[in-house]
Amino acid sequence: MIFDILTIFPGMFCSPLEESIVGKARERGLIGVRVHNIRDYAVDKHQMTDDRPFGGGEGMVMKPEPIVSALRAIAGDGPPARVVLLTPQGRLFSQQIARELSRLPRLVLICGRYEGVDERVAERFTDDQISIGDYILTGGELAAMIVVDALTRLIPGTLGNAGSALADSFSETVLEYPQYTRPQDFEGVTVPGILLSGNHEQIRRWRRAQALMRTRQRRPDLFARLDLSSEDSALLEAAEQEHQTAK
Ligand code: 9D3
Repeated sequence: MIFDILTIFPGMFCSPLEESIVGKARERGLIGVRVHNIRDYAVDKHQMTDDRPFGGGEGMVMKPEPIVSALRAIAGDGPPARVVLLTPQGRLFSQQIARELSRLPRLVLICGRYEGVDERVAERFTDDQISIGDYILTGGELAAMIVVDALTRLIPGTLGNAGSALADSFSETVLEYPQYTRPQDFEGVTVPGILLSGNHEQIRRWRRAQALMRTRQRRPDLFARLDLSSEDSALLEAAEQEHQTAK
């Protein structure tokens, strides 16, 4: 999969795309990431990429010409691309969207800055618009990196942890159970005894109960959509009983 990223801050992408799984995937040729400076496509003498909004109002708007020139310049450099604008007005990014996009041969990600991008770019030159959540960023760059990260680990061969991306939570819609490693006693806080018992059936049930309880507690939205098995209901019931007797 090829990513082309259009930004006025190309330097922001250096280390995040060189480290860890994404860096390895690039080294191994499983993904290609090309970062393009929108300013290089601005033709006026000051290489302006933004201007004041028609109709007045706060801040600046990204001009259409440099972005569209950049899009045209790179259009033929690879397979046909889906052009995605990162914007707070986009559809909310999710694991489902990540899976959908990870099947494409090429993505162009346009990172907005300031108050946003001229609407004619959004309307006429993009295929998709994505937001990564309901909070305010200073621009689309970090959002683009999140999209690259989430898609990369879905591409076959990118995970050291072979194939586990497929079975992840959020596809399963329940949060993960708590994990522990050595030491068994960390500053007086010990690992739950059941995990040291060697009884794999009991461990499996404990983990499932923990996963269900924390999903109910922390993500009632996910919990409401769960289709609980009779074992799940029994595990939750037993956990509640235990909680009662502990009091
Ligand atoms: C007047 C209100 N605005 C500024 C506080 C709107 C606004 C414009 C531009 C808010 C954020 C931004 C920059 N953000 C992005 O480009 C962005 C984004 C985000 O802010 N949140 C979640 N996903 C994304 S994707 C791109």
